[in-house]
Amino acid sequence: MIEAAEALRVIGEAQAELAGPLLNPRYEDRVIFVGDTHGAIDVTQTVIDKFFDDADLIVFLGDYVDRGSKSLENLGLIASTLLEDPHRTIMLRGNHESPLTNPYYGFTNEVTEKLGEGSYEKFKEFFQAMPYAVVVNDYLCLHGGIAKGMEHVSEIASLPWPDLNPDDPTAFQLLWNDPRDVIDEFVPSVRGKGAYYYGTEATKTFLENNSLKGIIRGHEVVDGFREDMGGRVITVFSSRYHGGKAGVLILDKGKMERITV
Ligand SMILES: [Mn+2]
Repeated sequence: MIEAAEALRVIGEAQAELAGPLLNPRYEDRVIFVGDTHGAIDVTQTVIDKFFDDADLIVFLGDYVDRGSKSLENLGLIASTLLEDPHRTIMLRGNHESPLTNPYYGFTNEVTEKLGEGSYEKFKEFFQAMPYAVVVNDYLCLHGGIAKGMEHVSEIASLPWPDLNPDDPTAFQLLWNDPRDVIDEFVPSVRGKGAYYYGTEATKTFLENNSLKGIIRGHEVVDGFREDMGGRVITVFSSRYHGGKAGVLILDKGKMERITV
């Protein structure tokens, strides 16, 4: 486990490992995907203890903070993994790594209580520099999903960065959008202005144009996993605040294992 002050130090140092809005594509034998943890440090610790040693890569899909009382330590634990083993660790940004949510869902208060007034500023610096996406074994990995008007993955590389909220409409959608089988293209989402549902046709076209197998993402509360669009979009959720199970997806030489912890 990690203490609050240690978490702050680690986050400061790990910032140097955040390389831009889009990370270089990766091809690895055994990859672990972790969805929203939202302060579930017990889940994060279990995943690292049980699965990280024999993995080639671990991908955290965002939303580390803003629930419960251990968000800071959870964020620090993931950042310390990134710091210790940057080649084997990917830490993507979620919509909760942002001042758009932190004052309302608990993280700003938690940081102020544990580290003092003004310390939240350090976290803004870290969040705005986090990457949005990476392609791993021909799967697009990001927190929310594809964005309306975006045709190629490479467009993510030229998004404004750092971008605090983010304000860029495409970057915002990468973090906030959700897949829905029953629609074809893009429909405004109940999550609010600027967020969309992406449908079956939009997803199919995007995957074909980019020679991708699918999308691996988090962002929605599901009991471990959910598949949409015939398995083209896989949602992983790795917290337990909803009372369900925490899912961990493992991709091993093309074979998918769904584990709950
Ligand atoms: Mn989310």
